[in-house]
Amino acid sequence: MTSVTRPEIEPDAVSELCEAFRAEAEREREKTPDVGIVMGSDSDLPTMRGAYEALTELGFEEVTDYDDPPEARFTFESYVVSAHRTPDLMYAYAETAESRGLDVIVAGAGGKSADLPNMTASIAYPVPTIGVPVQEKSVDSVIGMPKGAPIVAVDAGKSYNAGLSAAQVIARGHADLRDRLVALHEAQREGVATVSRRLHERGTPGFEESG
Ligand code: AIR
Repeated sequence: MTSVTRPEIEPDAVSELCEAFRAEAEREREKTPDVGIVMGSDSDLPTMRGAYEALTELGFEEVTDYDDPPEARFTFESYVVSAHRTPDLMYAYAETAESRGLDVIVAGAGGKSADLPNMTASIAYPVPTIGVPVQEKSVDSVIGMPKGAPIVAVDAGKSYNAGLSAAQVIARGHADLRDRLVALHEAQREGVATVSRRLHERGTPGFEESG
């Protein structure tokens, strides 16, 4: 039998992290992360990175130390939480989400049994969860929720859109963030026209060469 071990991993790391979430839920803090990003494995990070990119483009900063949060008005945190390898950690994360101050969660997982987004949505309710199927084959398990157990989801791999959706949720109560979302959209719109003109004026080979 082959077993995979990561020597740097602490033996009580899961229970310590669960306790840390519960302790954080009890604490009164002026600043808490607004968005929680969770993924089933660090192998999901290349796909889930889009959520990080969308949020940072909108001026969010990542919280890596609750005792020393960044200056930015809007922040997010990131964790690896596996529904199947660490169900207790998933539970602790989602159960404490609201009391830890999160307004919205972005949850991504891959494989055919991508249950982190749907379970997080159930446990963290009423905090909304935006599910990201990391692979095409994960779509059904992410979105397949019964009546009364809602999840919002994006298409496979579209974590950038999940980040934008999370910001949209928060922006309903913050005009400044709403304006940043509109500006991002406008820049995207103008970008199409800029590329269009360049393609037309340079012609196809010239456009391809200019990169
Ligand atoms: N996964 C991890 N725990 C439960 C699930 N469904 C998913 C991860 C990842 C895939 O399994 O979200 O997409 C493979 O994980 P790994 O760690 O083997 O690379």
